[in-house]
Amino acid sequence: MRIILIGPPGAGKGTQCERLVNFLRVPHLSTGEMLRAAIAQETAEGKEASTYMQAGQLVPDQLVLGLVTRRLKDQDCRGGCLLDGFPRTINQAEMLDDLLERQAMSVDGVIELSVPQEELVRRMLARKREDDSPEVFARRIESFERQTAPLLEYYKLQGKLRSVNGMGSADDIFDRVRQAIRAFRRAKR
Ligand code: B4P
Repeated sequence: MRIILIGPPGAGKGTQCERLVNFLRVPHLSTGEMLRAAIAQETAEGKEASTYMQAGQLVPDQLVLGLVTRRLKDQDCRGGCLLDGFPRTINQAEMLDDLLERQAMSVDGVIELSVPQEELVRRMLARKREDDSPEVFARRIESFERQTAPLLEYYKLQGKLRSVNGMGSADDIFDRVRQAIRAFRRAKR
């Protein structure tokens, strides 16, 4: 299956994906992790991405698409994958649809992790990642609302979206995520 997780910064996408990869038995593609790895390795892509991430902005589409396109061509992604934090713009979603269509594939389902802003701020303060200062985090929330939230409508119109309450324990949320996956499986049959 090809599943996408969408949610505001700190919604717990990475946390749920850790559980989901074992359940789905597909590779986990986190663009946030790919970008942080590129920064740690000091590649040209990492150097470019770092400026945007430190400012709380989305990295340019072409850079992210380059990383994802290369990864999706790997043999282990043939049977499916879990896309964490990608796509994040309508442009990225359209490019992903094109890319998959050329390989006779498609997205099977999209899960929105929904968490109120006060809780996002609380989690961010507890996490203390480099791009988690209150000012940068506020910009990331703003960019989610402006650039990523419109994707929810994009996938809703395709009949692929399920919204999951992202409040509660990680295990309780995972139960809800699994229910969404079961619904995607039923729809695929
Ligand atoms: P990401 O790495 O995707 O970061 P995120 O949105 O902050 O994280 P996530 O939702 O996965 O939260 P997590 O599980 O860690 O992106 C980082 C940056 O990379 C972006 O700002 C952007 O600049 C760039 N980027 C990435 N993809 C891009 C793209 N496609 N296009 C352009 N730019 C892109 O959880 C957060 C915290 O909450 C953790 O500390 C966790 O322990 C805690 N938590 C999780 N679940 C919880 C629960 N149920 N209760 C309490 N705490 C919980």
